[in-house]
Amino acid sequence: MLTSPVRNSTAEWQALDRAHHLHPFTDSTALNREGVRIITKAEGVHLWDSEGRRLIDGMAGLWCVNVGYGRKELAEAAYRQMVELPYYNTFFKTATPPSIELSRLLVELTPEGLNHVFYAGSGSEANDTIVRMVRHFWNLMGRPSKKTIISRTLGYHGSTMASASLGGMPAMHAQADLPLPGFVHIMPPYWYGLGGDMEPEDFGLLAARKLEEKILELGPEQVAAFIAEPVMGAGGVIIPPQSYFPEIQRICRQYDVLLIADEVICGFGRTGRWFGSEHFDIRPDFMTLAKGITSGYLPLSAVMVGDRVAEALMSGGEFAHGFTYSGHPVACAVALENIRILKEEGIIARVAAETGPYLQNRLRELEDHPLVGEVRGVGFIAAIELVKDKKRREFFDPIGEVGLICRDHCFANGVVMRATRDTMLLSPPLIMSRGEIDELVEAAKKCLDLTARDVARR
Ligand code: PXG
Repeated sequence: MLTSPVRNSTAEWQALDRAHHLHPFTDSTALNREGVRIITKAEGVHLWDSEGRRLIDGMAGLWCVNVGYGRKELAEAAYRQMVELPYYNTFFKTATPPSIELSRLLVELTPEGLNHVFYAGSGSEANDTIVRMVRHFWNLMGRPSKKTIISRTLGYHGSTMASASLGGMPAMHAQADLPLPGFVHIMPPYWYGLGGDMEPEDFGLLAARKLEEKILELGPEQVAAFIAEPVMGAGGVIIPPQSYFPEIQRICRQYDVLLIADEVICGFGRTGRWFGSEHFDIRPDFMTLAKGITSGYLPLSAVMVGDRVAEALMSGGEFAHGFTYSGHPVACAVALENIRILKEEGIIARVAAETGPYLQNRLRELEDHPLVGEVRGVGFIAAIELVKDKKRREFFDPIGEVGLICRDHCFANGVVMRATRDTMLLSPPLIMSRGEIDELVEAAKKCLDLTARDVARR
């Protein structure tokens, strides 16, 4: 058995990976042709692979390593908690100090009216939990026909059966006969891709009113909730026009439809505020939290539950739902330390006031590039749209190939960017300095040039 990182070489690891490891969202044939890239260590905003190559991580892992890599305080918090109490559950009238303290802290940090927390292990589980709560809530209210949840095409809410149904990813639906009954989708507020000749603010209103149309089509007594990421992440960093969420909020209130803000990516500083809901002034009935809650150092997610729903749930008998790892004490201890770091080091305030605007300004320079149709972003989340014809806003056909070419150039040139369709996405660790932002943008520029060269040759 080859298990020691010291003994294994890249080629041995690749052979073992090829033989035994199934990867998420991966075409195994394509992966195994090339061999997997093995990441062996990280520090700050940089990663190293098993060949000793250094990469700057423009994606904070997978939108999650908000405080950056190598924070010993987080390792020490986990160690201390593991020695003290590595595990206990929260099912049988029991709790642990970290799970209780984190609950208080999350209530303090999140917008008013979200005063209760339910824990899970991942964003998908948290969204599944919300689906369960929403259905139970309307049953308790004596309105059992209110069951349908509306979400958006291109939304991403996870990979379990319910969370993938919430999501609006056609390829995911096609492979699993989804969505399940009771999940329907409306268009996203994707002005660059769908707005045509409209002004962004007019398009924002049009996209929001698709919710009202869908509610009226189904009947308000059928509609339980609407879920949205404040900024859509995996779907291509789609930032709604400012007109969008106020209208969504009005529609949800008017038809008594619960509003769910999926903050899995936006939460814990990504937009330069603690939560994307603050950025867009959303007052949700639920918030989904994961990723940045522990900066990805351990798996943990949380559902913030608004007072109206929490009161009904708490007086509604047993809520028959939960996970072995709900409120895991080690994950909660790491979350507490992670939030302490975010607060005490002023990391989110710096993204808002200094490094966020700097990153966004530097990225806007790329709009002069012949391949770049639009650069958009807020705080430390951004997208670079690669297009065939920037004047006519014309996408490549087939869509998606150029994005993958660019992503490969990025890896080969020491920078991690993610591709959705032909849109390059960035979501760096929130601690990235100006100098490191320069390194990231220069590398991105070089990779765009290499991609343009390949596109011209095709
Ligand atoms: N909601 C949102 C908004 C997410 O971005 C989830 C829920 C699900 O979380 P878990 O922890 O179950 O993965 C996510 C996850 C990508 C990518 O390729 C994005 C996510 C996960 C994996 C890949 O951009 N987001």
